[in-house]
Amino acid sequence: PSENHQETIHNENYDQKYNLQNLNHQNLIFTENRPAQSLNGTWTFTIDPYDTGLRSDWNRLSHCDAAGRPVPWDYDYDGGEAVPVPSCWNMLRPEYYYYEGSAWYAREFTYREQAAGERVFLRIGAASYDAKVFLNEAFLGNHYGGSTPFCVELTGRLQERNVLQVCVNNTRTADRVPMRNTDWFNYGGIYRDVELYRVPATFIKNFKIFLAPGASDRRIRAEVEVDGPVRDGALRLELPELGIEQTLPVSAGKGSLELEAAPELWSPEQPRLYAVRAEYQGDAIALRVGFRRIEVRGTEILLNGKALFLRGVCVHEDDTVLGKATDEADLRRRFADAKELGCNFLRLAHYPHTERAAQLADELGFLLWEEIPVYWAIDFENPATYRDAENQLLELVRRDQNRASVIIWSVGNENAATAPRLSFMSRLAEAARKEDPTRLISAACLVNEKKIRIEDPLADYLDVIGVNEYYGWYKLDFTELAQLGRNSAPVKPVIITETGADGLAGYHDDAAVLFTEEHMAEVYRKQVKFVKESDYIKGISPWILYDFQTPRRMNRYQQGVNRKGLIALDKKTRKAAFYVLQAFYREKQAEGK
Ligand code: GCB
Repeated sequence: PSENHQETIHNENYDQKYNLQNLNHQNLIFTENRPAQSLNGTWTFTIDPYDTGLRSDWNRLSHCDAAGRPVPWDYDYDGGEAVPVPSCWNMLRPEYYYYEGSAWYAREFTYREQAAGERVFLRIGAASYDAKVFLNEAFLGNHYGGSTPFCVELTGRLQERNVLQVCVNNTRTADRVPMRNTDWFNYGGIYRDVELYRVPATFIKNFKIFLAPGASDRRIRAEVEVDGPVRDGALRLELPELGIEQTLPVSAGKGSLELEAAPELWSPEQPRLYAVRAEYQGDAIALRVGFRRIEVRGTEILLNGKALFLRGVCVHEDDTVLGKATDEADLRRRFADAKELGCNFLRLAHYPHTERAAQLADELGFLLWEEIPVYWAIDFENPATYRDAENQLLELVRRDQNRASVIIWSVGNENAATAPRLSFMSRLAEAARKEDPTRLISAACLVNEKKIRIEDPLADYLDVIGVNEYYGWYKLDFTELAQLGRNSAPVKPVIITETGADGLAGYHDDAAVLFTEEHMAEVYRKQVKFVKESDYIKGISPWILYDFQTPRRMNRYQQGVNRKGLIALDKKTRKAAFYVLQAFYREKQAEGK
């Protein structure tokens, strides 16, 4: 083949060469605690603002044109800038800070078959937003969604030396999830782990284990899905600390089992985890799982049958050095700061955070709200946008389905109450419930401003109503907050999923002056009072633990930063409001909540 110059400069439909959006939750394999070969490290990186790579096939690496000239003409996969993966390109150089568009990542790796018949999967933890994967020149598929993992099978395509390329595009478009307008930074790149997994010809593709829903806390249910030629057989299941060794029958690729057991139940106070081992056809997985029951009765949220008050705070993935990438130290600091605040609950806003967050929450004893970026004015009438949103939701659910810490799946945030939005988001709620009947479904809703009332038609589809309200900030008049309380009579539990105010750390003046720490602290005092007076409010997660970078906040106090953090952008300096919330959470804790 030779590069057709005419075609590459005149054809604007280059995207149609690719069979797009074929890497979805169905491609995910169960990776927890499987040995993996890391493909993190140094990759080459080439920004491609005009999408020349897709037009003129930068994946065709080893050809010559008719005149014997090597193609591609305008790219060397091994000649790009050396960058670390995972990382956000925005943080690598000042010139890349605001870059939005395509960039090509490439690296070589060697492969040697270890076991006859093994299958090999590439897993990318997250790449924002559209990632096209090429191995040894072949296009293997693409993935939409900037915060969930995806897998692509490489079996049969590997050589001893391989060239892997990923073209990542983070352009904000009206049909994506999120769309063009958000209040956080649009980081780009491969910013979570890249790994190779080797599994036997038949392997455990999906596995979940949980306390069986129902009246007693004495039944554990395991469900498995296998992939490969041996679709009928027996899976061996072991929970040594509970003395369980059982066989789970698999037929036509699927199986389930319920068994009597009396695990100590997981809770934030006692985050007890049990070792679980499963083996099928020589494929073995090992994980650590907590067992707990989460349910709603009237306006109560019950954890293991006990009424719960969620002492929470929202967090973003954002860091002045790492961007949206996180490391262990950043994550552990987040949980330590939340613990100091007195939290038992974190809202991981507004998109799936790293899977390590939920693993740590399991160990450290935090309850989690996890969310997909169905944020503000998504293209609710577009079926492709729905497919994308649902896929991100199911990828998140499948990824974190064994985490006791995760109690709520949120299908979105602050979406105007229109008919297309109701149909879109109620479908999402149903999809989440079908995939996972063991957790609660929610969304962060707006208040009905005309009626000054907690009222949203989506609430019919939710177990818990999330409410974002900014009385004292976007609405300066606090009397409306009291009205809101009087006018509302929700029949389901409510969590104040957001409230807060900007406060510039170190800026002090009278509490009437906006952007001061004093004003922010006063808003918190009044919000706390409101929560105490409203018996249907079963939790609160103010906005937000840390200040964060966002290009839509540009006034003299903000300068590119949302200043609603209880802790400043340095992740150290506590603002006055931190201590107001801490005092409230201490009271709640003293009441045993
Ligand atoms: C909201 C959004 C959140 C914003 C916040 C704010 O309601 O859900 O993403 O950052 O308000 O600061 O305005």
